[in-house]
Amino acid sequence: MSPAAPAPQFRSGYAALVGRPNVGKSTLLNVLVGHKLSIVTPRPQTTRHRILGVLTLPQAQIAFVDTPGLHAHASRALNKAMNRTATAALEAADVAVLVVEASKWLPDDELALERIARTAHPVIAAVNKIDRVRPRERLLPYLGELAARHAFLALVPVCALKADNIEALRDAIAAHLPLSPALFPDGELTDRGLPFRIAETIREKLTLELNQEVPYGIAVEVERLTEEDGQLAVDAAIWVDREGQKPIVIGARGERLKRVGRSARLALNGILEQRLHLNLWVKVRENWADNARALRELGLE
Ligand SMILES: Nc1nc2c(ncn2[C@@H]2O[C@H](COP(=O)(O)OP(=O)(O)OP(=O)(O)O)[C@@H](O)[C@H]2O)c(=O)[nH]1
Ligand SMILES: [Mg+2]
Repeated sequence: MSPAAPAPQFRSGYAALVGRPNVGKSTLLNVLVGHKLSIVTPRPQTTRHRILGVLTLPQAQIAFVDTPGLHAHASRALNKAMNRTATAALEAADVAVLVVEASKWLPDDELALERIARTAHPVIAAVNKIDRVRPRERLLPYLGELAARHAFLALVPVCALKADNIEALRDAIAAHLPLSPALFPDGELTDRGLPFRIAETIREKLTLELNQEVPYGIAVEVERLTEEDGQLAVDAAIWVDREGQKPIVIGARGERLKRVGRSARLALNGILEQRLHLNLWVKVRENWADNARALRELGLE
């Protein structure tokens, strides 16, 4: 066999990270792939799209898929679309990874497990946020209860925040992928382009800045992206769903919007190799989260 021939035991496939909101799926995707591909905030329902992150190893290539948190009581069209996106990504996967929070089991965890159990996929449980459980032995009863809920192939305790035990999770997933040549060319990291990553970064910084003030009514759309003299110029619209939210997002004398722009630009400087000029506009689009056309325009449907 020539040295360039692929290893006969090479494995490749999709691993969907599925679970209720806020358990740390996006943090896990980022640490597993080694790049910040998916935005992270302390607020539940942060992720709204399917986000691919490819990790290529000597013996395997794992196409991780981050998904929106599955949740009941999805009354708005946006929430229904998020649940559909997560379910579709799960169904298309080769391996399902149920992400849960150490020592917590809520009705939405049950919902996520039910969705997973409907597929015939191999299932691994990633028990995240173990840093919060001290002493560590206190985790054992929880792991026992979890093992009784489903025939998981493995239960892997991790701390995504400190990258603790991530290799064990990665290896457990890789071992259950189908034998297959790599699905993506070497070096390919994600299928999301620059406008998406810029819009998401702005949404992350805005969500962090707003705390609870504008509940779930924000979307960001990159309207124009041009390049001039090696500098990228971006016009991005921040959609709010009520007139009254506009001054909250802008802040006194525009201070809040300026801070969001500055921190988004700093974060993006780490991703891009170019300087970036960011123009942010706040636009009112009444009840966009219940408007099918708006959701399509935002790539949410
Ligand atoms: N203490 C601790 N916090 C964590 C850990 N992993 C993630 N977090 C925090 O948990 C919060 C939610 O993390 P995300 O990665 O956004 O969670 P998610 O499951 O993607 O959430 P949705 O996108 O809303 O479904 C953030 O504040 C993270 O910093 C961990 O291992 N330990
Ligand atoms: Mg997320």
